[in-house]
Amino acid sequence: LQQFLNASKTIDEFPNIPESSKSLLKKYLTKDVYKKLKDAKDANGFTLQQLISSGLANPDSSIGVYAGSTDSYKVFAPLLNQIISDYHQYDVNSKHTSSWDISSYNFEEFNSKHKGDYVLSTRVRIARNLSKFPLGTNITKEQRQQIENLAIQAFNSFEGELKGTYYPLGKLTEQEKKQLKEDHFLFKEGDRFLKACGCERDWPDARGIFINPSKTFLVWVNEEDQFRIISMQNGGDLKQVFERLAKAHEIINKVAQFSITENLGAITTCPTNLGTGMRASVHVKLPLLSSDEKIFKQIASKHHLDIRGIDGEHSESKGGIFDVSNKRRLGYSEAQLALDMYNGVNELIEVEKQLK
Ligand code: ADP
Ligand code: CIR
Repeated sequence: LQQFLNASKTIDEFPNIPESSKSLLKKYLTKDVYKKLKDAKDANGFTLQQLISSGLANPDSSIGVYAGSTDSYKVFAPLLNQIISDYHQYDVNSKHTSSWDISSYNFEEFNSKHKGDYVLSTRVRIARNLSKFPLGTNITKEQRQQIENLAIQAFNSFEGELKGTYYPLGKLTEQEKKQLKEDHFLFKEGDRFLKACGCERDWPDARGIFINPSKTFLVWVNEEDQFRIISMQNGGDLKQVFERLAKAHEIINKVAQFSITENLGAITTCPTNLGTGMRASVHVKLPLLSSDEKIFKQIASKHHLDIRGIDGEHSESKGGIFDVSNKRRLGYSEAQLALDMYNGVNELIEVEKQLK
């Protein structure tokens, strides 16, 4: 009920975000921007209050906003464009580009290239949402179920190694969910950032996970984004992982039309994922390099890498193992961003070898 009340409310006063907050919301929600947007609503009635609810409830947010629809990005542009251009270092008037062609890059398996066991696993995921529906923050229960049905239709059309089983979240036992999370296959539940923006309403209804038997191909349905399409496997064969994802993306796109805009590419709930919606990551062992934070950060910044702990976002590293991925998502193609990660990880491993 509280969420419903929040949802229908506009903000009567300029919101008070603590000075200590480092969020991009805090940085760009000036009084001027607030005045412009305080009564604005997107095509489905999504308000400024809803847009910024997560950042208000969580002053430790790094971003602090989640969109309500493709249209939100137009209606709330005076705030969102600044956040987007800051995070992605992207001019929002330029045209986003998409390509899955990696044939000129000659990605070599990381561990054969470096003759050692550095990369434990490789994963590439993309976030996609459907053009005909509001995003998860403002979707109705019925619309969410329609999306789940479309997803199941797409899953039924898979062949070969992509074939698998769809598990509605509500039908998995606590033990099954725990195991899937520990094995890095399933999303976390109860994320306070997503809760605050309305993404977890009606949980677990119409959420679920599709998995192939070898667990190299997965799809998350109706979590933060309507589709998270994921290809992953042990070891460091980025080429194989990327190509599997490219194939799945093509098939799902035929059944369910993704929301793609000229300037922002794939539309996603969180502005950090706009563009390709892609995060290509490895779990890589770098115990020596990681004790030299300065060099580690220098290389990461040179190759536009994001460094996370091994249980995903907001988690810690364990045993010198890190989740290293492309940080940029917008303005470059899927193929180019996989190359960012490939080049960056190769340099990190080179330096790790020198420190031995
Ligand atoms: P995202 O879906 O945005 O990538 P997270 O950072 O929360 O979100 O990661 C989701 C899950 O995927 C986590 O369990 C994380 O440990 C796992 N994961 C990410 N990259 C890899 C990888 N290269 N190998 C194995 N698991 C991974
Ligand atoms: C924050 O602002 O810190 C959270 N809303 C998470 C931001 C990163 N984006 C994401 O997980 N999709």
